[in-house]
Amino acid sequence: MITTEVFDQCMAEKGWVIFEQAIHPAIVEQMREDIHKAYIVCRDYQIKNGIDQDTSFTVHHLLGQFDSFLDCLQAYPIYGFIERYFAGQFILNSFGGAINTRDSQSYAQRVHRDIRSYSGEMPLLLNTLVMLDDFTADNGATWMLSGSHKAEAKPDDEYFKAYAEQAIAPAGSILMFNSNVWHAGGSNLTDQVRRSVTPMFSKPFMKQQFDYPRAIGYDRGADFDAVLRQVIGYNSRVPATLDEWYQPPAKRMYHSNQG
Ligand SMILES: O=C(O)CCC(=O)C(=O)O
Repeated sequence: MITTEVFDQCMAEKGWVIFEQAIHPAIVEQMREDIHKAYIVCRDYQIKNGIDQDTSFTVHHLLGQFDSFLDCLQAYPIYGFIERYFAGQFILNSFGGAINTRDSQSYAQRVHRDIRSYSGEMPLLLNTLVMLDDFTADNGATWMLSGSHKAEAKPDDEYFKAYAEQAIAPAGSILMFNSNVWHAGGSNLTDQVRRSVTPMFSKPFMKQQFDYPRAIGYDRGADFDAVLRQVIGYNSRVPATLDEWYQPPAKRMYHSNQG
């Protein structure tokens, strides 16, 4: 694991950092298997709702679909760094993934940033990407434009191509980046798949992309340890009835320490 000094410097200057081989190989192996099962599930919805072109080879909201994704979050070894980035509490904002092949083309391969409102120095959103296969120059390792979190403007494709660097690392590594960084998935020029899952995190007051506590079940909150309960979002839910709203502090849906 890297030191906090290196972490602070990388995040301030480049806006991204890699934690090499951070996830246990057994969990990586199981996620490699489960991402294909999840693609079958997600693909049905993508086709049914007519959004299959731009979403091919991508999966969304893996938490609650197969246990390996929950195991990954449970064992996520970089929560200390994530807390440092946010300077306080944070929650899961989304948990998707991608299966890049020689033929795949998806929205993630265009130059983009994942936060629609540029947040400058305010740490609102944080991307992480777990490499399920080795990320290499040839199989489409993610392209990162270092320092691009410092300005709002989108670089043109030529500038991005000239200056972006690839995030190359072995399977099990985690790429973390400030969501203001412009980046793009690479083209896979090999015949092997390049798989990844992408847990993203936010300040707790930002709306999750998916209501994970409700999807998993409000009654299951007690099954998780305090850290996972916090990360999934059980401490920052939105009440929908007066009975849910009028509760003593310990039972409130949105706890007072969530910012
Ligand atoms: O798959 C990749 O390399 C890029 C992923 C990505 O763009 C994202 O998570 O926003």
